[in-house]
Amino acid sequence: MGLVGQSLAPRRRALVAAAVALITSTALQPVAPQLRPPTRRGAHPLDGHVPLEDAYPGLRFLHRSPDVAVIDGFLSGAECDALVAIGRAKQLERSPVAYAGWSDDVAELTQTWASGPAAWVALAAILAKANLYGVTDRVDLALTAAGVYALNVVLAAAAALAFAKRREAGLSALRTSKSVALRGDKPAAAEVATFSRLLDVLPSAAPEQMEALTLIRYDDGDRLAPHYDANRAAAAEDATRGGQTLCTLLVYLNDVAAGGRTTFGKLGLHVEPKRGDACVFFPADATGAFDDRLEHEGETARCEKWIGRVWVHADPILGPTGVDGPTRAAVLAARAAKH
Ligand SMILES: O=C(O)CCC(=O)C(=O)O
Repeated sequence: MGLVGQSLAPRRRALVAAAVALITSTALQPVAPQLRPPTRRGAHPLDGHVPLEDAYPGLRFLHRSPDVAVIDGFLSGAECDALVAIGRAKQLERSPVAYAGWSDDVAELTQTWASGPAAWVALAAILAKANLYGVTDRVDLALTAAGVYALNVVLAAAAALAFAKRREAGLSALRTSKSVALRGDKPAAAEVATFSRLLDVLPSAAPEQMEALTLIRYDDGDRLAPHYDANRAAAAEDATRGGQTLCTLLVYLNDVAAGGRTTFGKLGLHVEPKRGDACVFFPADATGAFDDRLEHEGETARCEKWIGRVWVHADPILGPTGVDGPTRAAVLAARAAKH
């Protein structure tokens, strides 16, 4: 997840971060999800998100271009209560925050040093060698310059990496909730229902593209600062977690008396947490292009707030964050029985 308006340098690219890596494991069956063409052509080039079943019961758009929808009664009250009970019985941990875009930032910082200061330092080194020690041999001076330049670039890369690590540690302050990703041999009925209904909402998606259902609890005072769920550097940094995040589903698991709205700052949109309702939006378009209009935050909760979150990626998830095998099997069985 990322900080709004902070930039590192020439390209003035906002430092972005997306996501939270909650570790589960899965045994993948290879799939090739068929992403259909965008649902609708909008006024903006990024409006073509993965297809959404507009006629899904209870679905209404809070915003168009970019599309943000709420699904009334996505889960029943009993299903929400069941998920909250599961969350309460589990060991929740401080929600992690990953530094999305770190690889671009490291490359940019290193390149900035390599394309200027490193060359000056190399030049200074040979001038010093020539003037102080009287060295005139051109090969000797050229080797000195090359060595000093190379050392400088290596040191700059190491310093940029150290900067990225420090920054990542600092990002954890942006999210103070606690969370757990569900996995295990016996998926709960409400968990299976969440995935099964999400597959109805996103007809072109496959379970293999979905991260495990993550239960998140905010206590009074907890918040999630403005961030993006997509990652501009997803191809490099999120290769094992399915690449770009194409869709986010948030299901509100309890009524929140005060605070805790999901706010899309650039859209002037606030979503009140209401038990059973879901919020669906598209952090990137169907091709994976980052959509910075979808910056959002979890406003400070003033009482306990529970949500369930599923991220849907562009590709099958190869790493441990995907829906686990037993859950996938249960979801597919439930769908086979239903259709
Ligand atoms: O809690 C909320 O309302 C937002 C949660 C969110 O954006 C996330 O988990 O990425």
